This record gives sequence, structure tokens and C-alpha cells, in this order.
Amino acid sequence: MLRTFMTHRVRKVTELSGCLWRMKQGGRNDAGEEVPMMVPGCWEMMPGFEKYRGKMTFSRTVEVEKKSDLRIRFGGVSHTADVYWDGEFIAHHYNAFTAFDALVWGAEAGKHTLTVEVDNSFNEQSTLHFPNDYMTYGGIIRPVEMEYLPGAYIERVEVETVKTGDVWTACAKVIIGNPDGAKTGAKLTAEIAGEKVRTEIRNGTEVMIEVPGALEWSAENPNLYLMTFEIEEDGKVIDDLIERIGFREVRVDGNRILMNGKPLKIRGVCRHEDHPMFGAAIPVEAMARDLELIRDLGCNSVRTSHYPNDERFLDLCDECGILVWEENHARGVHEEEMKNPLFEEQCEDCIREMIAQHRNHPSIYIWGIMNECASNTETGRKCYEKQYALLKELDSSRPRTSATFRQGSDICLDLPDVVSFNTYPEWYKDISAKDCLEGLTEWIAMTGGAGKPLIISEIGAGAIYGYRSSGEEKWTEDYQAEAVGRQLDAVLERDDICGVYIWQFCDVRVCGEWFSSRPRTMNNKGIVDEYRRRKMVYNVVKGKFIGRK
Ligand code: ADA
Repeated sequence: MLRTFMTHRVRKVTELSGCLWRMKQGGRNDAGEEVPMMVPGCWEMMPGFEKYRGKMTFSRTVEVEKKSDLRIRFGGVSHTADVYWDGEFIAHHYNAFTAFDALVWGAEAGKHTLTVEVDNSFNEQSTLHFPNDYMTYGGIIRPVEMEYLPGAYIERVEVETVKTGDVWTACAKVIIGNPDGAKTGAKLTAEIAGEKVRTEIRNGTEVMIEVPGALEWSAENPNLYLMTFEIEEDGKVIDDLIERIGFREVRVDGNRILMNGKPLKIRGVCRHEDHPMFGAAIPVEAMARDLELIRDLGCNSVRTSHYPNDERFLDLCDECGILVWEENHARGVHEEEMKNPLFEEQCEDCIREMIAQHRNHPSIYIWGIMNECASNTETGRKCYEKQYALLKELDSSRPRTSATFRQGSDICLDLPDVVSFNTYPEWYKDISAKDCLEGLTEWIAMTGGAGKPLIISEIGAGAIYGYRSSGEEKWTEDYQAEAVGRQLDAVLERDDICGVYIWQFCDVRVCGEWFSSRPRTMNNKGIVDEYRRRKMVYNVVKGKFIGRK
């Protein structure tokens, strides 16, 4: 399942993942032996393919019940996918971390072959996936489903919740796929908490439903509501979509971020989708386990560094009341690479897909873009300007930010709603955390970022699990525990800082090219190691976070 709850009662959905597909090294026309491979999965986890970077072909047989139009939904393929139905090309998608559809019109009943050519190569065509401080794996890394479409169908909905006086209203825009397929007189109904609206069917139709007595969504009380949309033809419901929403409003007021009028104080971790047994294809059970640890640490937030996450993780955050900073996929891109015209296009595609797919999650309180890119250059500034404008155009209901480390040289701080800084006092910088924050806030006050909310979007220190020493040398658990403790004290005592994200939740694999600055070819700044074993710092973080409001 692509979500943690049922999204259709009427539309028939068949799961195509959670089982073995056939995998062959190379492109679909290359000769080679097929081996069974689990989907979702990363081939680096398979003996013999640990270091393989290139093309891989996945296929499986699909049984279609009766002649139908089909939508095949891929949650994520890393990183480039070309999809074929009985040998005919039906879809192309770049970027591992957003979902995409492949449509098949008029598929005949019976057996068909679905083939996905996957490529995880690093080359000029790929401006977001390149050797980086996290691993780009290969494979169909998220679930796959096949939906039977009835003609016109509900493609997706965009829901915003608005409070007027004491009453909440759910405002939904309904995007209809294949609208010409609708019969004359077809009707659309929307329902939430027993309140119903019926209207003509039209692509982009807006419906507004007041929900008296609606319980608000917050980190403390994550109240969720199912909202059902149906298409009715000749008195019969022929299609539906169930979305889940929460009533809440986020807004920036001076140097505060408010949710339902209350200031947020973020206590969070940055998290990569990485696991030593599954790579980036983390099973939902392991996601839930991560969230149990994150909550046990006393965190109220996760930053999905550095890309949009598996939607099931966002579902779990909605359910647990974990606030999410979700960001598009672009980490540490230098000015030269930002000049590649594909860079803007690929970033913008990622933003469009991320917002279309995830905008209804109440847990997402902020959108982030371009972590540590060239925000100190004119080229960079143009990209930031465009992407911030795009975010606003697509969703004006959430603040926007970007994590930078460029104290002294960033020329983009006037652009976001929230200023965010990554800083590593007592790790990369030989300065106390307290002095570091003082210097940073003084400098921000002289820039376009003055007076805006400030988040410390990364602090942290590395430690190799099990390496302990009373000398507190760097890379020991002892040093990490002390340094992170002091960093947290310095941030948390300041009222003018809205929150902090620790870099990072768990140790993660990095691309081989990063070996020289990364012992074990891992980024070792996890609070837990890659197997989620707690380092000494775990209890220090817990001690500082638990009980804080
Ligand atoms: C950066 C970056 C992270 C990670 C971190 C580190 O600030 O945003 O992706 O690389 O530094 O570990 O140095």
C-alpha cells in the first residue's frame, strides 16, 4: 500500500509490490540472466550487486480482470525510470523521491508484462543525484499499485483548512483525470464528518464544507478526519478517493511560527531514508520503529533531509503528531552545477510533485528547498527566487525556508519566511556553541533575514558506535554526547530561536566518493547508529528534550 489507510472503497486497486519481480542487469534489450528481487527494494542489498551503478531491468506479469483503463502508481524509483507495458513505452520519470503514474488506456483482459528500466548512474543528465553525503541506491524503492479507472476519475484533491470565528471549513479543489470521460449529468460529492456537498463535475471544482465542532490537529492532539470524494453517474458511484486531513493553520508572526495561534518550539532530528538491511526502501514497520525512537527522544519534529519522503512516513507523522519540515531534493549543489539548465527544471519538477502529492498532510508545517546550495552567488539567488515563488504559487498556506551554512556571505536571507542555519560549533568549528549562536544571530540581524523566525536546522557531532574514551577525542561517543549536550543547551536557552534539528537521527551510508572524510563510508553523526542502537548521546538528548514545551 502507498498509504497507511484505505484510499478507495469503490475504485479497484491491486498491489503490485510486496512480492518478487524479475531483475536483470542492464537495459531491457540486453541479454542476461533474470534473478528474483523484492519490490520495494534496493539492489545494493542483494549479494553480487552491492556496488553496481547503472541500468537494471525489472519486470513482472500483471493480470488484468477486464478491459480497462489503468493507472500504475510508482511511489518512487531510484533514480530514473522508463516504464513499458507489453514492450510499449508508457512513462519516464527522474528523481527517486517523488511518486509518478504510468497510464494504460484500454488494456485488454488477461496477462501483460510490466517492465521498468531503472538507472542509478551519475551523469550530466542527473543534477540532483550525484556523489553525495548520503547514498543514491538503485531500485524500485517504494510500493507500486495498479488502479482500474472508470472513465473520468478523481486524480487528486488539494485541501486547505480555514478557521472563521470558531468554525473550521475544509476547502477542497478536486482535480479530475480524463474529464472528457464523464457522462453528462455526472455528479461529484464530498463528505467529511457527516457533512456533505454535491455538485457538478468539472476539473478543478472547489467545494467548501463547514465542520462545526471540528477538533484541531496539533502535535499534542493529532486529530485526523477522512474526507471522501465520489463521482456518481446514473445514480451509481463509479469512482472515489478518500483523503485524510487535519484542521490546523500555520502562520508566521514576527519571529515566531504559529500553529493554530500557538508558537512552535521545534525539537527535531534530521532523518535520511536509510537502513543497513533495506537501503532507501524502508518497510513501514521500520519507519514506525524510527518514529517510536524519535518520540522517545522527546522530539516533536522531523526534517526530511534532503528530499520528499515515502508518503507512509508522512502518514505516520500525521498520526503521531510529529511536525514535518519537508524539502525538495537538492543538497550541496555548487554554482557551476546550478548553471546546468536541467538543474532548475529537475528541482522545479520535484517541488511540483512534492506539493501536489503531500500538501494535504497536516504534519507538514514548512516547505524547504535547496539545502546548502550556492546562496552566496547571483546565480544561486536567481534559483532561490524562482523556487520560493513557485512554492508560494503552489501553496501559500505554509512558510518556506532553506537551510544554509553561509554565515557572512549568504545573499538570499530576504527571500524565505523562516531563516534556517546549519552550524557545527565544537565539531567543524572550534568555537563554543553559545558564542557561535551569538555571532550568528548578530550577523543575521544585519541582513535581509532580520526579524524573521530562526531555526537551527542542523547541529551535531560524529561518533563511531562503541568507540568510547575518557579523553573525549572526536569520533568517540563520549565527545559526541558532551558536544551535542552543549549545543542543545545553547539553542534551547534562547527564546529568539524557534527550534533545532539535530544532525542526524541515525548513521547513514554515503556515496563511495565521500570515503575520505567519512569513516566506514558512513555519516556517523547519528544519535543512534545505522541499526538504531543508541549511542551515549541518546540519553543526553532525551534529558534536554523531554518535558519541554
Ligand atoms: C551539512 C549537510 C548534511 C551533512 C552535514 C555533515 O550541513 O546539510 O547533509 O552533510 O553537513 O554531516 O557535515
